Amino acid sequence: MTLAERVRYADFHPRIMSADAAAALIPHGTNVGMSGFTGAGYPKALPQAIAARARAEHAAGKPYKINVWTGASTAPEADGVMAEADALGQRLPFNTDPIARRKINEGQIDFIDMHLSHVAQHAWFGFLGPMQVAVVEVLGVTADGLLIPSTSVGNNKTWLEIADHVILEVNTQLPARMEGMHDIYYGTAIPPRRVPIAMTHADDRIGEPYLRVDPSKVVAVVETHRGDRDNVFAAPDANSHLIAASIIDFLAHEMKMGRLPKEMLPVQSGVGNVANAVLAGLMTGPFENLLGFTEVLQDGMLDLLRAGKMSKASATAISLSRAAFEDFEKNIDFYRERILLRPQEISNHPELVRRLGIIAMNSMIEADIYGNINSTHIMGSAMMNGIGGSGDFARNGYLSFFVTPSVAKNGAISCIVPMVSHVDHTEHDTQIIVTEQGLADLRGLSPRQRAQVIIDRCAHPDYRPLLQDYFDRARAQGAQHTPHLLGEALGWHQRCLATGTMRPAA
Ligand code: 0RQ
Repeated sequence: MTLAERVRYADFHPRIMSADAAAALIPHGTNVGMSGFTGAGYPKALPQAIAARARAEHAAGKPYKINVWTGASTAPEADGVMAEADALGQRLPFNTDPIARRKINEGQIDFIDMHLSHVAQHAWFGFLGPMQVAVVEVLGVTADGLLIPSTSVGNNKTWLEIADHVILEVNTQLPARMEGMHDIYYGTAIPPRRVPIAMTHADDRIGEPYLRVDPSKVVAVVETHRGDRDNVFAAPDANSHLIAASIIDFLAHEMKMGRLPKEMLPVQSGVGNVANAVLAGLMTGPFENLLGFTEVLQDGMLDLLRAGKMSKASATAISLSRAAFEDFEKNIDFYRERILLRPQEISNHPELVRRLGIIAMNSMIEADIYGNINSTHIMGSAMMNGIGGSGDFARNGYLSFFVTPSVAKNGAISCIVPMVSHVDHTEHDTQIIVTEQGLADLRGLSPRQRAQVIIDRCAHPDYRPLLQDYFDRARAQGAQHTPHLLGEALGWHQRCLATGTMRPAA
């Protein structure tokens, strides 16, 4: 389908221009709201043009940086090129791009790591400042000027509403037949005018299929003709399968004990190999008519939908491998009946996560013996990706799992430590910790009980005696609620920074 066929609103035709011409409309210092969530639905042409402009301005001795707010992560051809060209001043709320990550950790990009459900409302509250330009990828424009959203919705509704000017990137490669799959809710308001969100089932449709835009704000329409990045993950390894098997057994047991309804509760899963392994495990488990209520729909969830194990999935983005995307496109009518793509303020809304009773499963970097979780920082200081949506789901879920292999970097690092080097989720938000060693069910346990279970069930055998020794000596100091040896609590990280491993010298 050509650009003219995709843009059925004739008033926009005179505003069609090159990406370079559109980038010229974005001055230094602009706050830009971009589409994009976990490698889906991000603009592909504008970021390259912005990067080229930044390089040209810098070569002429002029400053050029913009502040970029998105839904979540984008791709090398968006964050990567802009970071490489030093075009990013501030960046929020999530990033997985390695070049941007390096510049964040070098202090060149001011990265703001936020709960994904907070972003739209903080923008509305005025906490983030004004937004001058929105750059939003869409799949087309209807004859009435409504926008057909792309493979992610993210914060696009909010960006289109609050930005002074809008640049539309119309993707002529991604399937226009996604039309009808989206559910854009226009009922949010800011306090004190908020009303309950009328959703009681994960698959309720509560909005409309299109994004609205004030046509007078649209200053440019740009064509792009390339698909999303290939969101491919390596096949789950042995550890992922062990973690997944523990979770599936646990869920089946909870059902048997009557603590989990027979019809199961909707599932949220983080991104990555372990998440895909858990979803693959659900394929063979005793679960039928599953519902997905998550932020990112990955290959594993598509498999469940195709197999009929999952009846519907609600998300804010579809981030698929090339192969899975081909299947999605070929069977788009089937998937349109089963997938709802919503704004992230809805897909991640704490009100809904609590009401629907979501089963939350997220990966982490490390946990401490009391159940505090670090999802974001390596050795306390270096940003990995960000908290993403994990906090939205973990605190409010019916069940909340945090998973990780028990060791990282070939055993040089223990992912169970005396004290986490950075806290994203407190002990109060953590119910179940799972490593390939086993599963620690922390519900109803005091800190000292939790520590023993985590050490026994989750720590790697190489580190278990060291953790036990720490815990025993901490307790021996006298009775305390959460026993710690403060002088040693971060000693494992310190040792790793000094020697490259948490293992003590022989
Ligand atoms: O490093 O890439 O150099 O090999 O961290 O670790 O084990 O491959 O796991 O890709 O699932 O990422 C928490 C980062 C896990 C991710 C995190 C090193 C390890 C490797 C990656 P290499 P793995 P994953 C939904 C929910 C926060 C956001 C979230 C994440 C690299 O899941 O960003 O949950 N989560 N969102 O070697 C030092 C440790 C380490 C360590 C692992 N203890 N110390 N390095 N690594 N543990 C999605 C969204 O919200 C959009």
